[in-house]
This record gives sequence, C-alpha cells and structure tokens, in this order.
Amino acid sequence: MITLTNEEENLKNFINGEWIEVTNKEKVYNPANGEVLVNVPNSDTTAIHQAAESAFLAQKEWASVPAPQRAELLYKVGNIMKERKERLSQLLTLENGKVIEEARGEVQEGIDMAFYMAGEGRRLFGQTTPSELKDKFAMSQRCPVGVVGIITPWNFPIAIATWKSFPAIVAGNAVIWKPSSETPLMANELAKIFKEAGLPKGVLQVVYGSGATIGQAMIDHEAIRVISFTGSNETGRKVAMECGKQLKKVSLEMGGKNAVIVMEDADIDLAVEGILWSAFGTSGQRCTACSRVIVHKDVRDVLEQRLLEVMKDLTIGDGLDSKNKVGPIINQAGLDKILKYMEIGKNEGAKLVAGGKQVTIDNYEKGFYFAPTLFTDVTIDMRIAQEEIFGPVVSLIEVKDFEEAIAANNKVKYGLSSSIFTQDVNRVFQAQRDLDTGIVYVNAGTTGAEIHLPFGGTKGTGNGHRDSGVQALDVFTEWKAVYVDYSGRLQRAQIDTDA
Ligand code: UN1
Repeated sequence: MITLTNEEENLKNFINGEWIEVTNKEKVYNPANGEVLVNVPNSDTTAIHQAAESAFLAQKEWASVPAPQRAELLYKVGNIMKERKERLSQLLTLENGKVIEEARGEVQEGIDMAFYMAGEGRRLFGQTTPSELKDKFAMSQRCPVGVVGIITPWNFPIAIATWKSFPAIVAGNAVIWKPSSETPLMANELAKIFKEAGLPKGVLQVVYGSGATIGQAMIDHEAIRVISFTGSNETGRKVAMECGKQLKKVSLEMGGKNAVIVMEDADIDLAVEGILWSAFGTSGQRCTACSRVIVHKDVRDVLEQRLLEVMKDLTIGDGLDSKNKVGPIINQAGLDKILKYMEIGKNEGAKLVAGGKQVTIDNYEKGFYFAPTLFTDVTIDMRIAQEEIFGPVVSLIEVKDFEEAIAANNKVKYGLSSSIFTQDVNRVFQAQRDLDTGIVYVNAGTTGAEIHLPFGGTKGTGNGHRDSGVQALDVFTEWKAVYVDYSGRLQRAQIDTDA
C-alpha cells in the first residue's frame, strides 16, 4: 500500500525554486474511498504576482541558454520520470481514481513527451527562403514568447501538463502552472523532478488555487503573454473572452462528444473491444472518450447484444487493485452531473438498457462509483447525444447508411475525436476526409492519441491550436522574419526587382 510523506500531505506552492507555504488550504479527497488525501493551497493573487516576477527574471537567462542545452534538462526529467514510473502511477491513481494500468499509460505519455520535446532542442526549425532581391538572405526563426501560463485539468494531470510545459520550456519560456486542485500530487511530483534535474529557479512555478482567483490573475498579469488551457467548454469560453480583452494569445482544448461509427461490414468483436476501451476506460472521463456509438441498422442488434454481454464483466472498484477495470468518478459533483443525465435521457425517450446508477463497493462506501451505462434508441438531437457527460455513459444511435453516419458524427458542437469500423477501403478514405474532428481513427476506438501528433479539435473543442506534436511549439513561440542584405547598397523590396 502506497503511503504519503508529510510534505506530500501538506502541499505548498513552488515559486522561484522554493516550496512556499500558504495558510489557506483546502482538502483533496481520494475518489476511491472519499477520504481526505492531502491539503492543497488555496492561494490568493499575491502568489501569482510573486511567480510572475521570478518567472520574468528567470526567463531572460533561460532563453540565453542554447536550445540543445535546454533539451538536456528534459532528457534528465524524462529519465527521472522513468525511474519513478511506478510510484508516480500509484500517486496518480490515488488522487484521480483511474485504474493503475491506465495511470501507468498516462505517466508513459509524459515520459515520451520529455524525450520527444528534448529532441526538439536540436531542431526548433525555422525556414530559409529565397529573397526577391539579389545578394539578400531571408529566413524565419522561432523565438520564445516569454512568460507563459498553463492551466491543466484533473483527468490527465501529468500527461497534459507535460504536453504544455515541455514545449514551453525547451523553446526558452518560463512557465506559471495552475494545476487542477483535484489532482495536486502530480504537479508536486513534476515540480520536484524539474528541481532535481537542475531547472534554474523561476523557470517553472506551480501555484494552486481556484480558476476564479488564480486563473483570472494569470490572465490579468501583463507579464504572462500566453495562456494554454485544457478544461470545460464553459470555462474555456470565459478564458478566451478575458484573454481577448488583453490581446493575449490563448490556446484552448475543451472536450468532445466523440463517436465510434460501426458499419455493416465491420469486424463486430473488434468494434466491441474498441467501444469498451474508449467508452469505459478512465470511467469515461477523457476528452476523447467515446460517448456515442453510431451503428448501421443491419448490425445494430448484434452490436447491442455483444456490448451488453461484455459490459457485465467490467469489474468496478479501487483503481489500485489491478483486477478492476473501471475506477471511480472524480468527485460528488461529477457523479451528480452523470446522474442528472440519466433523468434527461429517460425523459427524452431513450431506453436505458444497462447501468444508469451509482454503485456502492464494500469497504469503499464513500467512493464515487458509477456503473457502465448504455442507452439505446437515441436520436442525434437528444441532449445525451449532444452534451459532454464525462462519465461511463454511451448512447447507441442507429443509422441507415454511411452518409447518415458521417452526418450524425458531425452534428455536434464539438470536434475532437471520431472513429470508424469498416473493411471497405473507399469508405476509410471518405470517412477520414469527411469526419469533422481533429483526430480520426480507423478500426480503433476514439482514445489513444500519441504525443508526437497534434492533439486538439474543431468547432467547440478548441480555437485552432494544438497540444503536443510539433504544433505545440506554435503556441509557445513567436515567429521572427529576418532579412540580411549583403549587396552593400540599399535595395528596395517590391520596387528594385530588376536590380
Ligand atoms: C484528454 O482526455 O484530455 O488520446 C487527454 C487519449 C489520451 C489523452 C487524453 N492519450 O485518450
């Protein structure tokens, strides 16, 4: 059984390379048993002012370190994460609830991101391009933005933090990080690892607190030039509006209403496995989770029957016990939201054929468990087929053909991930063209994005930016265009073109 140290039980902010005590704290609960896990600072705005001041000073120095040397730091971070993978994974399960196998997968995503972004320290490519004029050289280069703010959610508390902080740091920025207060242990661990790896003080600061106070203070602080946010659509919109007032660059990732499409020629067993994994993994609390299954009428009945059979085998319980396949929901509020959608679905005329209720586990009576749930007879306009529920809940929608399936997939306000199961190569290519999401899977579920590809989506999912992949660097860098004239005379672009 994993135990926490005193320091882990009473977390402090991390500012200017030091752990800073805060008097006002709040309790964080273990979702598996509802018991208090740690105390986390509920900081006021002075913490952001201190953090921004030290970040501002540190960033100038950090930007002057050659990028390959900045990358060395990330290699060290990656190696320490690798050594500590098991403890990090257990701490992640303790605070988030996800089953240990998935926690290990998440930590691995962070390790992969460290090595991938460290490689960028020797690339950070710009372009050279011909000039319009003779004896003139033209190029573009990436420059750090300065001090950047990152706001991360509880559902992937370490992976998403690495998607944002690692590219920011390798590109020469200083980071102020507001993690979700539901999952502060991962932030504390990552800050410790950065310190041990030798990150100069002030290059990374962790400030815990509410979005209303700390998030707003980050947006309001003029030294912080970028905000990168992952969280709910509602909060993301507010962040964008506040950043807009100050012409602050903002990158948003705000969830999805992701569908698996199952065509009449699909390998049904494979489709069932894909649905199971992406709908009920992380108890459905992934932005990429499958929450709609769009099924061709010819295979609708067999798919429903097969799904119901395998859903019975999903053992629910404490994620630290590796026999369990579905862990708890993050907290009571999360559970209440899912319960509310059970009523909404039934009132809309959907048929509840499995789950639909809270589950009590012996010796874990105060944990927040919810049974894997299937609604059938769902139509695309129902609220349960349109709104993000963030729980282990799937809606089965029947369609008559491929065109209707694509249209049903696209008729939501989100556009993160989608998937199609089919054996028809023509449909595969038509689908990857027509599915209006930032991520498309063929013959796999809607989850499992890899860190070296862009992560994000269209429509209500975001505002055009991407996390991870080389595209993450665009969020944390400015482009500079540089012209060098070596003709020894004044050449006027667009005028002296025959010179
Ligand atoms: C998220 O849910 O916000 O593709 C991140 C996936 C994971 C990341 C999910 N690699 O499901």
